Amino acid sequence: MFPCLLIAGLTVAVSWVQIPDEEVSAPRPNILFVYADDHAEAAIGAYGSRINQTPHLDRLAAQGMRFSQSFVVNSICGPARASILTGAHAHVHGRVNNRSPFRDDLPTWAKALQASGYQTAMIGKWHLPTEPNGFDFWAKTHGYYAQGLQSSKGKLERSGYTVDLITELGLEWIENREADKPFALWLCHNAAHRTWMPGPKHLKLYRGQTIPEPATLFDDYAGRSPAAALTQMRISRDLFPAYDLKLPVTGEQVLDAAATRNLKPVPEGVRKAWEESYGPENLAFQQANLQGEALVRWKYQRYIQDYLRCVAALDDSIGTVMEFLDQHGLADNTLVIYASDQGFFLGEHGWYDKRWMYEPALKTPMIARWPGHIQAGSVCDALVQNIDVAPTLMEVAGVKIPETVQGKSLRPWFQNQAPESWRDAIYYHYQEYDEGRIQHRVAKHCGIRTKRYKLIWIYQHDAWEFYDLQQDPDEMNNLYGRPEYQDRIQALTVRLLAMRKEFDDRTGPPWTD
Ligand code: SGN
Ligand code: CA
Repeated sequence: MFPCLLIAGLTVAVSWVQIPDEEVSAPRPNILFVYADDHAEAAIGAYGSRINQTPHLDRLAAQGMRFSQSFVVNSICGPARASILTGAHAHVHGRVNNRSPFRDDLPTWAKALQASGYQTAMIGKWHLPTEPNGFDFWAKTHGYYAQGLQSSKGKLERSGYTVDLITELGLEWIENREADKPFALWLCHNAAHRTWMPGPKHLKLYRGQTIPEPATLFDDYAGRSPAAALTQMRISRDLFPAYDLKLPVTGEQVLDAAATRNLKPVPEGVRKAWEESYGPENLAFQQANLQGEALVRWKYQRYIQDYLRCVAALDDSIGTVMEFLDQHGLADNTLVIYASDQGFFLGEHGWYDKRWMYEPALKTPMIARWPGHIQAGSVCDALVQNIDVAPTLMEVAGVKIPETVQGKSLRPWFQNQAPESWRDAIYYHYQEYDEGRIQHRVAKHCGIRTKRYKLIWIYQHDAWEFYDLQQDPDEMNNLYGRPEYQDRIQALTVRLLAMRKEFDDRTGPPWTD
């Protein structure tokens, strides 16, 4: 463990880093950025998982740095990807939710690195309304069993389990690169997104096992704003029987169910294995006629086992990538970053999905390995966010960080050096709740989190929540309104409103003076 010192200071909204000349002339590293979808820290061994093992990710962390306090600025896919690319909060890049436009004119790390001589590629899930920009090569996938990909070179006739296919395509691209230039590859996995469809390799993993439940699986939302109970992502109620829980016994029904949700179904070749895998358990489930808590427990097991099977594919991908780098003599000169677009509820508060500013969805894994530049086995506990990735990649590549970037480069932390000033609180804003197509009904909210406290303003309900994370890490006791915390709540409220101005966030409620 190599803890990083923190220097308290106000968050700096705009940063401009001038790279020293001697660093610009140093050989520039390759960058391999592996980005998962919905991979919660609670499902990574190195982050203390109680529910699964991730030997390859753990090895990556053991050889590099794990950021233990890593957060997103908006816990949903499209906004997160746009923030990763631009280093800016969602109100700046425009993709405030999965349906809003993205400001493709903004500088991104991909454009900057490409312009500076890097070979760049993006392979996998994209989820922005614009075509990938700043990549010499790109290929987009959708769903768990890919059948053909749209790419910058036209349609690619490739198929297979998507995580494996993304990995293969990425490594092929590296093999075929021009070896005299550094590369930056962004591998964007679709796993472990709903509808948690395992690959043939992992269909039987966890069969007959019982995965531990989170302490808050039966949360009754007492003391929280009304928005918590109104949220539609309960394991007990909101999972679709066929699509999510794979309850039909026959492959036919699974195919139908998948088709009705407009996703790619289980392909013919996998159908038999699928039936053999779920069939007997589903039969036993039908005969058991479970009710009440027993039924919730069964649903949790089905959900979490499938989720973790998808995570196992992600972990295997990391293993494949690390082996490839070793075999090709690239490990030493490649910065490998593993992160997810956001966290996920793995039964905490009785939920699946993300969106909320509560810890399981707000936190996101961030692991970086760069031999000789990052101390093996180190842990950084600075408050970092997904908007920090773009300036980090830019600084590492020796390019200027543009003024539109609101995040801060993690490069000093790589070297265990606390920058002159670093944020002592993070700003968060979630806003997907459209009357036309409400999904999951998570109310619009913004908030501030320090190392110890969290204040959430659920402005859609004119409600507030306040948590002492040291005493209540599971966020079960909303302390807003408690007299003994009034001074702290008042100070954080002032700070939250100041942050909205500092970051120039004019979305959501109007500013007040
Ligand atoms: C889909 C899922 C939702 C999920 C969103 C956003 N429903 O719409 O459960 O919240 O994606 O996820 S599904 O029935 O279509 O699977 S995100 O990661 O892409 O933002
Ligand atoms: Ca996601």
